[in-house]
Amino acid sequence: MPKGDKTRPGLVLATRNKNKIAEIKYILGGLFDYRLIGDYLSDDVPESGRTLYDNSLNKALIAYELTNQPSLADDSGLFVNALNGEPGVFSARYGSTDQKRINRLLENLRGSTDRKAVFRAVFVYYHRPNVFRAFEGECPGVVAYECRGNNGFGYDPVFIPDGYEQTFAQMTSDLKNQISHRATALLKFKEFVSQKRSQVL
Ligand code: ITT
Repeated sequence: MPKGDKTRPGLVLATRNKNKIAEIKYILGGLFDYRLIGDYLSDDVPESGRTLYDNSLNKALIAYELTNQPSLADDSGLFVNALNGEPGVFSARYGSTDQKRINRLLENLRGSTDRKAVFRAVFVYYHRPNVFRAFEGECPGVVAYECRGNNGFGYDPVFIPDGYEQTFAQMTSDLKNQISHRATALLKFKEFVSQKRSQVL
C-alpha cells in the first residue's frame, strides 16, 4: 500500500482548482488519505493537449512522477452544441475570470434557441510506472439565458442539467455531486478501485 495513514491509501489530487478538490473529496468521501499537488509543485501544469484525455493524462503523469504516489487528475469542460463544442477543452481559458467566461458564452449564444450542452470530465488515475486508467463522465443539459444561483463554480450559474429546472449553482452541493459529470466519472473510479483493490492501490 502506498504511503497513507494507517487505514487508508494515499491519493494525490493532481488539480489546483479548490472547487474541484472539494467536489472530489465529497464524492469519494473517506476512502483515501488525500494529498494535493499544490503541496509539491508551485507552478501550473501547462494544458496544451487537444483533448480532455490528453490534458488529464499529462497532469496525472506529472503528479505521479513528482510524488511517486498514486495520482488522480481531472480535466473537464462544457461542450456547447451551437458553438461546435466550444468552450470544451478550452473552458478554463475562455476568459480570465468565471464571470468573463460566462459572459463570453452567453454573448456567443445570443439569439440562439439551441441551448444544448454537455459537461464532460475525464479523470486519469496513474498508479504505477506506465500504468494508468481513464474514467469519463458526462452530464447533459442546457445553457440558461442568464446567471442563476450562487453555489458551485465555473459555468454552474448558467448550466441546467436535463430533468431539472435549477442551474447547478441553485442546487445544493449534495445534489450536484450526485448527478454531475464528476460524480459519474468518480463512481466508475470507485468501482474500479473496490474491485481491484489489491492490484491498484
Ligand atoms: P486544474 O487544471 O488544476 O485541474 P482547472 O480549473 O484549470 O484546474 P480544467 O483545465 O479542467 O481545470 O478546466 C475546467 C474548467 O471547466 C473549469 O475551470 C470550469 O471553468 C469548467 N468546469 C469544469 N467542471 C465544472 C463544473 O462542475 N461546474 C462548472 N464549471 C466547470
